[in-house]
Formats: sequence, C-alpha cells, structure tokens
Amino acid sequence: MAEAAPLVGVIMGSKSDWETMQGAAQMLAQFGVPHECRVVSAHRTPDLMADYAKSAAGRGLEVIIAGAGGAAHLPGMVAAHTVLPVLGVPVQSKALNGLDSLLSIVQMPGGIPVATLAIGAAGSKNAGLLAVRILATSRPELREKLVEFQNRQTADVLADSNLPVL
Ligand code: RP5
Repeated sequence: MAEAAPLVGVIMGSKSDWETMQGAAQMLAQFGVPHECRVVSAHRTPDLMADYAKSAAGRGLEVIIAGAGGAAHLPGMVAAHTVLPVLGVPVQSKALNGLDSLLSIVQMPGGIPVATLAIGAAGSKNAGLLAVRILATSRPELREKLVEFQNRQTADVLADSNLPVL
C-alpha cells in the first residue's frame, strides 16, 4: 500500500537538531498524521530551503514545523516563502542555552508570522501537538483523538500525584 502523502513537514537546520525535533515527529506519529522529516538549513543549503518552502503547499503539506538553534533563521525564512502556518522550535544551543535561538525565532517583523514554541524538548513536543490541533480544525477524527489524549494525560497525572509524607 502506498504511504499517505505528508501533511506536516518537520524540518531542522542540522542533523544535530534531530534529538530535539524527534519529539515533534513522535507526536505526529502517535496521532497517525503523515509527515516527513528533513534537514534543511537556511545558511548551509539556502536554495534547498527556498525550494522546500515554495513547493510545500503544492505538495500537500498543511503545516511546517521548523527547528533551529543559535542564529535560528530557518523558521522565519521558510515563513517568508510560504503562506502555510510555520511553527518555530528554538533548539537549545550550547553557547547560550537556546536564548539565542528563541530570540532569533520569536522577533519576527509584522507581516510574516511564525508561531514560536518553548526552547527544546517541550517546544518540539508541543509543536507536534499544535500541528495536530491545526489539522483537527477540519478533521473531526483528529479532534476526538486530541480529546482522548488530553483526558488520558489528566487521568495519568491524577493517578500518580501522591507525594511522600515527611
Ligand atoms: C543551526 O546551527 C542548527 O539548527 C543547529 O542547531 C546549529 C548547530 O548546527 P551544527 O553545527 O551542529 O550542524 O543552524
């Protein structure tokens, strides 16, 4: 059986970002959302980046998740070349702990939006979940799965919330 065409593109500036960005891919896989994962660098492969962003909507992608660290220009530059929603994940950098990545992604000029997530693993996981929420606006079956996910998460926390008595 042919694989379903990807609805979400998970891209990152370097292979070294995968450890962080796999969290987004795992959430998409958990919800059964067809997706693709690619290394696409704004600085090292600028032509590939522009081609990827310009062709994304035509290839059927509906959301792009872009993770990068340091001078994290990938999400903003991709957003400049597409009208698809772009979710930016600041990867935790070694030099400045991801504050550089966060500020590079979040301070977009008016007119070119990037939805910026938290630094690191939580941001990556939430980018995956946010992509599912965006797709769920027109897919009732995904909305049902999101309700189940959230209810299960609440039940798990409540079932495991006993603290030691001191
Ligand atoms: C950025 O530079 C990447 O997104 C990565 O977070 C960072 C470091 O890349 P490598 O030197 O590890 O390839 O473009």
